Amino acid sequence: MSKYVIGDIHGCYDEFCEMLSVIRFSEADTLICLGDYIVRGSQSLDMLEWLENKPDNVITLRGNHEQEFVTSVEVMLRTDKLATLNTDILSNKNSQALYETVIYYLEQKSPELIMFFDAYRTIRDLLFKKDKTINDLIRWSEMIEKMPYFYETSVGGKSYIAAHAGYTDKGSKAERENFCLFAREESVEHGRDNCTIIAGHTPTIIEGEFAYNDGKVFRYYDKQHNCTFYNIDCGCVFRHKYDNARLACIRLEDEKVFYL
Ligand SMILES: [Mn+2]
Repeated sequence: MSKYVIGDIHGCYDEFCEMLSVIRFSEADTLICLGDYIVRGSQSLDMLEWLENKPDNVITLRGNHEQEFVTSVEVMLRTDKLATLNTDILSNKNSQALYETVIYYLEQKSPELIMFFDAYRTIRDLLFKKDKTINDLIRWSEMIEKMPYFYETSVGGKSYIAAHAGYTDKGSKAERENFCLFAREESVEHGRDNCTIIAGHTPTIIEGEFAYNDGKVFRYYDKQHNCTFYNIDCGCVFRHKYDNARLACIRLEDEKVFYL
């Protein structure tokens, strides 16, 4: 009956499954996932399909890459309307054509925005290599829209907040949500009094970055607020490039970290 937190899987579906067996994840346990399930790695589709069928004892938060996926799908649907293409959303060929149309319009009319549309070509892969359709993209978008930005829990009388990049009580709702998805070094200065924040987003593998810890989990204690910040993104998807990259998972009961 343990609670585990894992982050930044980035299409490393095989490693994710291996971690579940390393921690012997069972029906009695709870797994909190910090988002960025997709993008960069080669198994984004496996992750999307797993998310659709996930068991009830898995809590899935959203990451910036899920948010960007939703935005890209919105751009496609808006383009379909504006250009009156009447795309058959169940057709793979029509879905590919719509994708090409979006790229064409962006290149012609707003080349400066092209980097904000499917920046890592995750959607391109799903449509052109995996034969998926707009209908699939819409379904995954709707699934993502239901993912919360953060999750509060308590273990043995200790309070925890899990979020993709960080957590803050300050600012408007939109600002707080943005913080959850995108915070970098500012994440260590925010949080909540007498609480432990578990986040990911910035890999701990790159020297010079605030969360650098040579591929181990990064921990920072703010004495004034009695708030501990953990960054558990140990850069699994970069393991072909960085020797110190790995997948991490933390068990909240004893804050033991499992590595793969
Ligand atoms: Mn991220």
